[in-house]
Amino acid sequence: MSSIIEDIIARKVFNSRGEETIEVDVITANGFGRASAPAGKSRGKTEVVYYPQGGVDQAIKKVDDLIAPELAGLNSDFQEEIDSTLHEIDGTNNFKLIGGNTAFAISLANAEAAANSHNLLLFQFLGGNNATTLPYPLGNCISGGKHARGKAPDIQEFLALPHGAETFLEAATANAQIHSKIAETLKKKDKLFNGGKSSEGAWIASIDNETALETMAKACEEVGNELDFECGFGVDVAASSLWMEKEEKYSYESEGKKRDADEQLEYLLDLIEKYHLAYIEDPFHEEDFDGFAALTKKARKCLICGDDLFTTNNERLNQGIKIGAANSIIIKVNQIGTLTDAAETIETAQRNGYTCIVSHRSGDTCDWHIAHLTVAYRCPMIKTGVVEGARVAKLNELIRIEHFLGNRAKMAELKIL
Ligand code: 2PG
Ligand code: MG
Repeated sequence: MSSIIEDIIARKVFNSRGEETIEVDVITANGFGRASAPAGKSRGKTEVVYYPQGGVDQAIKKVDDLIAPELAGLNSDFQEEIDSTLHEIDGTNNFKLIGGNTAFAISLANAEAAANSHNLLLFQFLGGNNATTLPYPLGNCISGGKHARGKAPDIQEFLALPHGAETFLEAATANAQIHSKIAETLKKKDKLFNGGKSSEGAWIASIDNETALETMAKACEEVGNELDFECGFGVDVAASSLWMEKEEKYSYESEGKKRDADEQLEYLLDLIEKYHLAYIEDPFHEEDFDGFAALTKKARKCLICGDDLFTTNNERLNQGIKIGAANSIIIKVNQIGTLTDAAETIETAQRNGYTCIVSHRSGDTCDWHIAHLTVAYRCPMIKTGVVEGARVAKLNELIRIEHFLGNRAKMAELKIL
């Protein structure tokens, strides 16, 4: 069986927002892999650069002229070698020359091509025979902040977490029901609500943060009662989007309030207590490691997660670990560029007891690779929305994996419980 790379082909496709993105095919003697890159809207400042100057067209040119000739002839089984070659060709520390999304698409397509060359599914190839644990889906039900328009909540995401489910299918079912129940409440709370959704498929309504939280709590409780298991929820504050550098305050426009770092801490602790939040992502802006540490210390039974804070970057994670900033981390491979880089960050996180949550981006494609990464790397949660094609592609792939594993499949253990 040969996993030697014969060709690499790049093309322009579109993401769920209709933005141009890159798709790459890696063809080996005995296999094939294809991956396309997602794009964030509320990006962390320390993410890699997505594309070279000139955008996707230039990225494709780089693949044709620089990358494909270098990678042809290498063995796709050796992911680290492929990824370090990408770093070498690029030569910068943030993929400025070839583009982080270019690296992402090649890296993922290569992993799949290698798996396919061995007649294995990606999660089996990367995770081995014991990769049998399914994650809990964190499902975005209401959008705010940069992901919404008009008078929406300031908090960016209100996320269902059906942590009592016994199978992935049950968990995904709960999220779909919570999502649909929420629309009924929003119709009552916002006269102008017309079923509008964000690019992640979450509802957009003219409500404030507190109304969104109450709506979530009610829907999760009702669905939990109907399905007979516990459904919790959490939020992605995406606090960098609220942070006003000059005033050193977080601006909550929907409430007409501003909060300094201490007030932000008190506010979030109150929310955790009042709503039993199981999860808070990016509670402080991306340079406030101390703020994260203070909340992590005080919060009970709640995952405090760094997304923009860490940007899947091993160095930044190590910086956080030193002072106890957060107890969980969002893993977005395209924040850092390659699978090898992301796997290194996951390993550091796991060694230090941080919960890893593999995540989609707000602009995404029907690429389902993150479903496999979650299982392969034993990450107990996946954040990927509830409805909308790009989200459902990942959920359905996890349902297939669970089905494929049959009675070997089990759900992950969550630390917050
Ligand atoms: C986030 C993500 C995904 P974006 O902040 O967690 O929900 O948003 O992809 O826009 O960075
Ligand atoms: Mg986030």
